[in-house]
Amino acid sequence: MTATTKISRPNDLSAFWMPFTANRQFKQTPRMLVSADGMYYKTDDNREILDGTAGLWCCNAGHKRPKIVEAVKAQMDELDYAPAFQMGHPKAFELASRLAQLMPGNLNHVFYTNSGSESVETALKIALAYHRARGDGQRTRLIGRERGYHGVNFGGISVGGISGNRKTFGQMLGGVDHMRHTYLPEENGVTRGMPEHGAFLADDLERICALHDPSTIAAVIVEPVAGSTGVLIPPKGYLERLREICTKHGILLIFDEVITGFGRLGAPFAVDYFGVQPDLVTTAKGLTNGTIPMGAVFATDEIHDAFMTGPENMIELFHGYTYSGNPVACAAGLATLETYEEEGLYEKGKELGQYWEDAVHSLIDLPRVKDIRNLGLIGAIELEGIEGFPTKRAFSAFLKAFEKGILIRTTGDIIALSPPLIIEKSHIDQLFGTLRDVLKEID
Ligand code: PXG
Ligand code: PLP
Repeated sequence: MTATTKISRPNDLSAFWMPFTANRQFKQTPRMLVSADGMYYKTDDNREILDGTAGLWCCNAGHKRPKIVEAVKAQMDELDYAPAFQMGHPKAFELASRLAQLMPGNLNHVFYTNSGSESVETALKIALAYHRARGDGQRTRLIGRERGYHGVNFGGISVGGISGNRKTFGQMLGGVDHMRHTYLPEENGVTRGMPEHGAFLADDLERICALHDPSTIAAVIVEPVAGSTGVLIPPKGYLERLREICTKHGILLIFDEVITGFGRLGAPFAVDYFGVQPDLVTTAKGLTNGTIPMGAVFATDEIHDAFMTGPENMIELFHGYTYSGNPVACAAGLATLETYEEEGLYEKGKELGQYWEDAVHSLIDLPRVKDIRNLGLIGAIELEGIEGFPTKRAFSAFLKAFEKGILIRTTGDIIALSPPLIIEKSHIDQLFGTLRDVLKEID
């Protein structure tokens, strides 16, 4: 199909510099989404596209959900914006209380941001400031993990473990080190759910502690399940071990739940799913079902209370965004949480988990499929790359899939799937039936 056969197309695509996109390729053959409802997008040539990725891992309740649409409209009518600093509005408090109730343990305090990237910067800053507030200001080091994705801002790309960021942007933050990633293809290839081997990988933190002196380390940040770099499921016992080592050395543990939060694994958060309690949790995406940009950082009572000292008219944490707790975002967040609860969406990953797992793993017989991984309602199909042309095979699959009516996501030569949690068995059949055809047809 050529660009000229499409309808309702803007005349000029040149001004918009698209994020994480092959701009020149896109603008030659644009893929334009014009509306969405439930599990489906609609294109500008009136084709229905099954959403296999919940937008970008964010529309967990699917699209155009009535409660959220109504709440946003009503909020615009009532209070469009309120200053975030030294002023409040009711919904910001109400949403924070509901979020704190939903999050297990003593992660009872919520700091609002506008994205996952900002949540990461916020959590890293809270960690540094917390140690200072307690007179432990020599703890300045931040530890991430290879193949970690923590958004695109400077703190996030520094603790993140993506070589592309280093190649593109250079040195970034100092005082950062990285643990090994958790992918062991030899031992754990084609595993259903959590791999058996690899809890020992958490001991890499002990190596880093020995090298730098643990009393200089402020925090360790990990995704409970690494999403963006290709769906790397933590080995059994790994997160527990990481928690033990952090506790032993007085290091804060940050879970980046931007993807795993709000039901993706079949529980509200990875904190619930894995039963491991971190000190800070970063979220975004599913918080408002992707509708209005919003993120939230959860902090324990202990961290929060460490700041609540000194004169009462002084600002305790020197941090915040113009749009922290924006009223329209809060209204969207409240309606989103209600939708998730009313429709039992936190349970969906459990209820449909087996059917989903069987469907993802059914593709293993296809040529060029190298590995398959899954957890909750996440699936990954890793393809053999084309020699000398990394990412090309998966990108061809993405284009072919869109042609055939399904939206998938690719990272490197890995296909990552993360559908809206309202998905039904018939959609799973459509998704994997189509993907089978796609993988048979591509070179
Ligand atoms: N942390 C994690 C764990 C993420 O997955 C971010 C932080 C940054 O969030 P924002 O809202 O600033 O984008 C993310 C975002 C993909 C994909 O297809 C993943 C993300 C974003 C866009 C695409 O893997 N993750
Ligand atoms: N740059 C300038 C010049 C600003 O005045 C502000 C906020 O007042 C910012 C950046 C930060 O913007 P935001 O609060 O939306 O992150």
